[in-house]
Amino acid sequence: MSVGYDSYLVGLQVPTLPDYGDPSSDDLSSDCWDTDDQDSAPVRTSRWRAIRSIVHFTPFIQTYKKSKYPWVQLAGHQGNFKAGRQQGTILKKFCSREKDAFELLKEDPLKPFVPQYYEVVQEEDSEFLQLEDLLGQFTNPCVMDCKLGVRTYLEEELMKAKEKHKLRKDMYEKMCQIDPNAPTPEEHRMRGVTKPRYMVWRETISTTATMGFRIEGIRKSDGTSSKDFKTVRSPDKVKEAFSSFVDGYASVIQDYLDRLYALRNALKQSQFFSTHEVIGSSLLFVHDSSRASVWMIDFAKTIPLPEGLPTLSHDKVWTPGNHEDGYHIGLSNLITIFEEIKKN
Ligand code: I3P
Repeated sequence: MSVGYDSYLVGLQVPTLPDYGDPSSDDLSSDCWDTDDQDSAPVRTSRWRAIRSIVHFTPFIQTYKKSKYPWVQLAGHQGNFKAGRQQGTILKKFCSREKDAFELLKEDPLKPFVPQYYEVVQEEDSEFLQLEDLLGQFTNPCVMDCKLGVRTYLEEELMKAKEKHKLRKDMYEKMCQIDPNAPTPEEHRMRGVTKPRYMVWRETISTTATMGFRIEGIRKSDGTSSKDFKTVRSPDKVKEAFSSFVDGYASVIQDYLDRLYALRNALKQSQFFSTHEVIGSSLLFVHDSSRASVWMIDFAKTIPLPEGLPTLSHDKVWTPGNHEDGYHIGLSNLITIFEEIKKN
């Protein structure tokens, strides 16, 4: 595990004068409005549930070329997405950092690997980014969201959280649902954990800290979806999940590999990538029976490097202050897993 964790684990415990925060109410969240966090509902036993899919994964019905399909959201905050004003577009809750990233990406070698960004639109009292709907050109697509990086928390967030401790009851509950023994006796007594403590714990129970990415969710062509990958921690389990994702679509494995190799090259050319800390960003894998593609999505926690730090390698070990995010570590592990699946 990254040495950065050792430094930060000290000080993530329950504060001496506890203050309680609400889900996504703190300014450290990449979310910018109140959420209806459905993940805090009790953990279900079944892995693939159609009914759960409808409730949790379909924020709206999308229309494309006169056909209607349930749009899929596998990660991120519930309530962040709406159907776009034009066909083939979606609206994502406005976040200025994400807008800045999309503006810069318009002129970058990564442009073909991100959804097209059109404009900011106002709907009722809120602003949204109008973006290309990546699912629009697929028929009944299989979708997988993998969050890249060895950590999901910006260094600046950790610093702020150390100054302003808040206990999160919702995160304590999410922790207990997965492992009732995970909270310390003190956290049990307060029925709360700090957000950094929860985020670091989430990173270490999944493959984030060790492999530089984790599976956030998978939607299969039979319409079932799952986000139950929080404790998938071993390379074998990841491989199992990936194999199941491409099951019945043998030809897409090479398509995914070609696209990932092309992305790796584009990242090497990208001025944007070398000068930004990329945290909480995902790769979205989408395929149907005729094609497959991968895009970089979610840039709400992608920020320019501080002055005095010209570039990142994205593959060096994270130590506090070096801002390394391990993006390339995750990408290279993803590629290796697809290469292994292809051999089998
Ligand atoms: C959430 C996940 C998100 C994080 C969110 C967590 O945990 O770590 O990345 O949002 O924080 O609740 P889980 O996947 O276990 O549900 P940010 O990346 O925006 O910080 P939040 O509840 O403060 O929004």
